[in-house]
Amino acid sequence: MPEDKQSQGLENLLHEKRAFPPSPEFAAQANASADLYDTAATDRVAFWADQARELVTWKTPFTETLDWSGAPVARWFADGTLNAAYNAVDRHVAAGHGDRVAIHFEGEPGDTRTITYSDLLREVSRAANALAALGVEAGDRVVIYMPLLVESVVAMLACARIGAPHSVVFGGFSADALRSRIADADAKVVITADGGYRKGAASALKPAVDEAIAEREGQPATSVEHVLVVRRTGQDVDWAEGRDVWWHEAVEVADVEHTPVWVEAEHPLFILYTSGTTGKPKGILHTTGGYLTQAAYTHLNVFDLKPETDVYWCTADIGWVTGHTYVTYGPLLNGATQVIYEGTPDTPHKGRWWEIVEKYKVSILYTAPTAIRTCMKWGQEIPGGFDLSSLRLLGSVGEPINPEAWMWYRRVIGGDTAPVVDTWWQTETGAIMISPLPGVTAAKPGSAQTPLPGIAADVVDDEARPVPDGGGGYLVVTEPWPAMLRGIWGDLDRFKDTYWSRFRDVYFAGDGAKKDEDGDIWLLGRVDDVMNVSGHRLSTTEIESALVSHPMVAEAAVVGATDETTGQAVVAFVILRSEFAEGAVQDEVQETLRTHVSKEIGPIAKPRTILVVPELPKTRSGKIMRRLLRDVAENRAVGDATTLADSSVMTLIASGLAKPA
Ligand code: 6R9
Repeated sequence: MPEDKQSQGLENLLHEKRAFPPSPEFAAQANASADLYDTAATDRVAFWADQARELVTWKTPFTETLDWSGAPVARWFADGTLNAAYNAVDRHVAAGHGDRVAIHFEGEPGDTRTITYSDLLREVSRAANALAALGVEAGDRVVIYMPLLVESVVAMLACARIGAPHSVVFGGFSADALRSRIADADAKVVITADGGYRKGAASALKPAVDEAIAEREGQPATSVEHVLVVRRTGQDVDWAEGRDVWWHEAVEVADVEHTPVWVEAEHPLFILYTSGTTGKPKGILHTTGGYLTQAAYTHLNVFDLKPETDVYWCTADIGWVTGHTYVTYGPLLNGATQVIYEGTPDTPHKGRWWEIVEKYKVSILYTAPTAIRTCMKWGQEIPGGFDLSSLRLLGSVGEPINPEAWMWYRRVIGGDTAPVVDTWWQTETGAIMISPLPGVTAAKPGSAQTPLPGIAADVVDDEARPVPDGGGGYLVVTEPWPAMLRGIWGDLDRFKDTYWSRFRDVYFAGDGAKKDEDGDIWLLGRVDDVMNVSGHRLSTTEIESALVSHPMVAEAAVVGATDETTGQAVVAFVILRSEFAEGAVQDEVQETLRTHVSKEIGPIAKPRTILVVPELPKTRSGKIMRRLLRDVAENRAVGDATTLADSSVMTLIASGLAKPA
């Protein structure tokens, strides 16, 4: 693997020897046991069939478990039929749990709603009827562009109920990003809100939808027939008569009875766009039966969920896969009581999350390393001011968690007793793949450790040979798994190229990894041009394209530089067009371009730093050597530059940066 990636985290990880075996009390009550590994190892496919029968309710039972004859597109449980919303909601009501709280909603301004499973059934049924009344049928795509509200979860489930794949676009994405996703998915309806509360103020969403579907010269007309708008903030909105419909008006008049549309197991459940190594986001396609099976199985075993007593909180937004699998589907499939919170962790004060944990007696918390590091930075007195004794299990996802953050999480948030599960997975894998099992695994700070029972993953070298314990290489998944992506929307070739061509017949995840002496897996970050900023995937190419779309910029190169809080930070190097270069002021250029990127992609993609340089380091074949730029961005001595077409470039860059611009 590229040496610059490998050096990133290896040094401190290799010295990490601490381990935390489960306490006997935890182990005695845990959902998972070591038997799971044995059962799965005996017959992996039969193991998944058992999980699918046990955890999912089928309208027509399946008789065939896995069909891999069309590899790399798998078919799981293909002759079974089911409905995702029925599994997430109806069956719990039918089993007598209608009065159990499904969702405790906490708005950023402090407003709250409590939704039981019976309430949820009514809301989802009405929303499904409302969507049907707008002409949405099974197979039609619906884009959801929302803050984190009860209606957002209801909207996803309503789509699932009628067999219309949803495509949630993170509310922080720009109108342009939304436009391209709507176009790629060819969506018929967009569900949005007037706005949401962020950092203490109402922030508008509807204008971005209006802009995204507005007619543009030279571009095809939008596929969107209706926009369904939730009233959240009450702010003024432009209204297109006949196209726009208020959610409350449509849903209020809709019938509370709705018969779910039974779909085949391989019917598309959702498309979720994620960054790849090129500028064009990939629409990752997930289907129904296998996805639900692995979502329920992992949520039950990795989080040790006890639906009667636990209060579960995953802090992810529904705009990311974590919000799909561990806010909407996993917890509801298992009949959990969960908290969802609309806002930011520091509004109106830095203890907001811990206040929420105390208020709802949250027992399982699932969040990202970047959030943990931010809380570390704010100081342990802040969580220390709240009663966190209800917490009994902590989860981490989104990027490698450094051992210090892991230790802090366990000690300060988990009272030194709560097991921490570091869960590795991706938008593409659909659900957790590598993680300790609480009550079974002796956890090591910083390591995701072991493929879950039923999952076959390994670390291989350049020739696809498994590395020995102690070795490093690339993470691969060697056998198909139920929640695996079924393709990239509309682009089977790209699916094959991206994941199945690097190594023969195994899934290439794009992550570097290492096996320690015990064979446990340590993730080392991406080996491709994908950055991970605060657990969000961003593509270097996508940001570079945004930068060069500004008239001032001739060329741009973007790297992810190590950042104490966000894991990586976006650092951009730009060459200005000559007419702008003369007299350019570094700070002004930086501000203009940061704003530009924010408009093109969204605020999360805004570079932390933009440096104006006279040249970019390139190989003879014209590839930008980002490794060298990363050295500059991280204030290191610049590494081996011998493959550069022009070796003086780095000196030129360094000398330019030394001068105050
Ligand atoms: C679920 C999610 C996937 C990429 C993945 C990897 C990184 C996620 C991780 C982790 C180390 C973990 N990643 N979990 N790296 N340890 N526990 O985050 O999906 O947004 O698609 O990102 O995130 O690099 O390849 P997604």
